[in-house]
Amino acid sequence: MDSPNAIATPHPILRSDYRPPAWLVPAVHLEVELDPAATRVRARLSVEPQGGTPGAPLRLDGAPGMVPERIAVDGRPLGAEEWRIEGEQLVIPLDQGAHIVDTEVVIAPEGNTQLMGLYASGGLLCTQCEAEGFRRITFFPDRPDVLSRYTVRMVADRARYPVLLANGDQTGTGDMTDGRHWAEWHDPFPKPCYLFAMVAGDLKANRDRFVTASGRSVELGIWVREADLPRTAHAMAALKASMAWDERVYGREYDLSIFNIVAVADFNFGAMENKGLNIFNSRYILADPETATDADYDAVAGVVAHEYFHNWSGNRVTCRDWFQLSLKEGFTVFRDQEFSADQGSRAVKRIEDVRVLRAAQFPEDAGPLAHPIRPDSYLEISNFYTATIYNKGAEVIRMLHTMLGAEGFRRGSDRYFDENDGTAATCEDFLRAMETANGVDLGGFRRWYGQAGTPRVRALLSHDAASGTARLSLAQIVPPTPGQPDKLPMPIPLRLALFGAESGRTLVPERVHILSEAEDSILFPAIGERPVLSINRGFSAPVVIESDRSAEDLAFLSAHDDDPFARFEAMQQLMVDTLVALIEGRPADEAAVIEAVRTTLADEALDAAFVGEAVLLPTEAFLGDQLAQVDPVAIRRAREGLRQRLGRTLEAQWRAAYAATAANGFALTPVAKGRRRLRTVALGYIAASGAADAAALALAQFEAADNMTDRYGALGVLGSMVAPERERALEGFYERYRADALVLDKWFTVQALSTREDTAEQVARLARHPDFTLANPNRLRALVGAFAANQHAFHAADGSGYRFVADMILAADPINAQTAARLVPPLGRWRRFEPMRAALMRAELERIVATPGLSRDVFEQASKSLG
Ligand code: 0A1
Ligand code: ZN
Repeated sequence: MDSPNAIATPHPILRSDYRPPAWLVPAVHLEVELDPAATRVRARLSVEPQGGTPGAPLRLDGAPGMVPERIAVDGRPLGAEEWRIEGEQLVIPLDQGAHIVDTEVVIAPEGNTQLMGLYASGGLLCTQCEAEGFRRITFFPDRPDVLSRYTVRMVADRARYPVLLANGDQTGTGDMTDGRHWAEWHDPFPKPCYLFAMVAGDLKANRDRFVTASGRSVELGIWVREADLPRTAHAMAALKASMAWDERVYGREYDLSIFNIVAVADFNFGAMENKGLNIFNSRYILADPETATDADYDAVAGVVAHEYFHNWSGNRVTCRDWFQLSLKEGFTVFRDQEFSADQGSRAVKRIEDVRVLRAAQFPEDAGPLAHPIRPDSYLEISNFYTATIYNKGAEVIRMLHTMLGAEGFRRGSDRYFDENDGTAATCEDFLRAMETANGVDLGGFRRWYGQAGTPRVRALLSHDAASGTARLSLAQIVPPTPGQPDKLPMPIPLRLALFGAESGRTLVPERVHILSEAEDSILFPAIGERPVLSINRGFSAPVVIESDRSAEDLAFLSAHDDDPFARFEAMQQLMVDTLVALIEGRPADEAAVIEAVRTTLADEALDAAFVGEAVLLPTEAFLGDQLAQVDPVAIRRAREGLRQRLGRTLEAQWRAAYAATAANGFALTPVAKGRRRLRTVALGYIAASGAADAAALALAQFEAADNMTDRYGALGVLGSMVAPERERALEGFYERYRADALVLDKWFTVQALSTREDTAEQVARLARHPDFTLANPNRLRALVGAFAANQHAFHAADGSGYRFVADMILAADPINAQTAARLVPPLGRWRRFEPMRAALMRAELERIVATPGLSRDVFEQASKSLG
């Protein structure tokens, strides 16, 4: 088995060790003779020394087992004594001065199951170079601060690979006499090698055109298998909308005359922003009503925008080293979030983004893998494409936006782009541009980059009726995280407002208060009635708010706050407080929850999408995060109990909402999407009520659906039921979509997420299903990733869930280490569980770490999880 990820001696890479490169590579010429079994890569590097370490040899990164078949310097072939391999590097002593270095290697894309470097996917050959994949294609200084102009000549069999794409502009094509053809591409923009890409295959394009603000015409192409062409319209519309948005909001135009996107079925992450040639996991390109849910449509638009926005935040200005990853990722996620908010409902988008942050990032920040958005060390950089770098990174940028205002932020981003264009920058460069453009000092704010952990803010409001004043006492604590026992307070921008409990009036309109110290208080004069606190409105800071607001006040806010996000938050907090009390066997105000849900359902001023979000109970996992020790069984029982009572008590309202949201013909408007959302939420509550007709109702929705949202929504409800309708729907779904990998992923996921008691056995059975494969990252995540997110099933008291996931990690590791490593963190949460479960989880982590030949990726995640 090829296991290029197997560790020799893992040694951490430290941020403090950064040194500028001794050699630069201003130009690269590649000649690639593509062949799945043996691809020949000839690289010609123009190298020149950079002051600092005179006399240092040229060091080119390679991959395990990669040997140069030929090396020449300035046209002269080198003898074996004139170069050496050190670890995975090719070391060539060179005189000072510029040189031309030629190397030649042969690689085998069809055996590349890691999906890094050049690999085969469904008959295509494609590349993935971020973070360190280029070294698997050719010997090269594989670091983001080496920027080069690339010219690549691709040669391939014309029948098998009629389309040959790379970065930049196509500068020539031609036929050879042996059935092969060639294409040459040149990218005029200097870039790090992680942005290099090429694709060869039998692809067809959805072509379009975009005219930039300054009048340049850009040819757009979305390349897919011919049969998938009809599913590319949404991605194309999103691409054009993104291009226009970046011009309008950031003043950033596209800079090449071609922008291509290719969809591939086997891809480790979501997509990749290679200059002028984005490569996508097909799940973030393909969408039509038959196969994609509304959430899928939104994800397609969001990821298309994200990758497009990287053209400036990532490509024109790139990262100096991988510790600066959040410089491009946090900023770009913030940009894509704002783009999506502008396209649809801002409030619902914010709710979704905060849900993701709380589900993925807060637990990371509270566990053994916690790291700051600018980490200090890593073993394997692929493990740092995390919710912290991406989502918390975006929240940090959002706080800057809140503090500087939209105009100030824009002044800062203009300055950042102007000052750093064409260079490899740091987070510090970004902050400095924001400071100088606005004449402010962001001194203390820098702690957000260096300190891990989710701050907890205690917010207590008191009212003195006699003097007519209110006082808000604020205190922050940044919890200790691995390697960071002591923390300093961080500036936390809190949007807040006060409402009158009796009158419902706004007593203090929204303002931003920056909590910079450990403790602080605000005095509000002229407060004649009891005030209710609305705080962290719009989720202005990625913190946990601890307040003593009563169920009554939360219910009041959920009905009256003028910030829709704050209404949602108040409802969630009310639900959390109630459920935590139920779980802990304390008196709980269930009636307040039921009445708040009833009020929200009845509020005709609210749009259906918002209602659908607001009435959902917090997830079992989120409830677990609120408890000192997670008890999956008690959480399941309490939550399902409340769901049932909500279902029963409000059955008439759920049925009315269900009837009122019936569609007549598919539309992708925000209103239609909101109605579909609420419809399935209502169906879920009808089922939770135990109504005798629930399964039949769900099956009817499943069968009558003219779109995947309704069909999959019904299947999700049925998936947790014990009823013959469930089996009918699952079988029907399988038969209808068995040939469509992306939809079949949903079939696996829906079963892995089921709340049924037999979910673990079903999932183990599905892992033996002929359509299951460890080789496709989407499929692996669809089954195993989803199962590990199913708290009750994964945490079965006998440890069977842990064993299953660990077995899957070990089986997947030699095939695809990156994807295997991403399945480790759920096991790393062992400290949050009672001793029996914790011991079982630890035992699986220990078994993983003790396995010979483990990849660096899995080793890092598992060993740190034990620590
Ligand atoms: N820069 C990409 C994410 C990405 C990272 C690594 C990959 O390697 C398998 C692929 C994609 C983004 O932010 O979209
Ligand atoms: Zn990105």
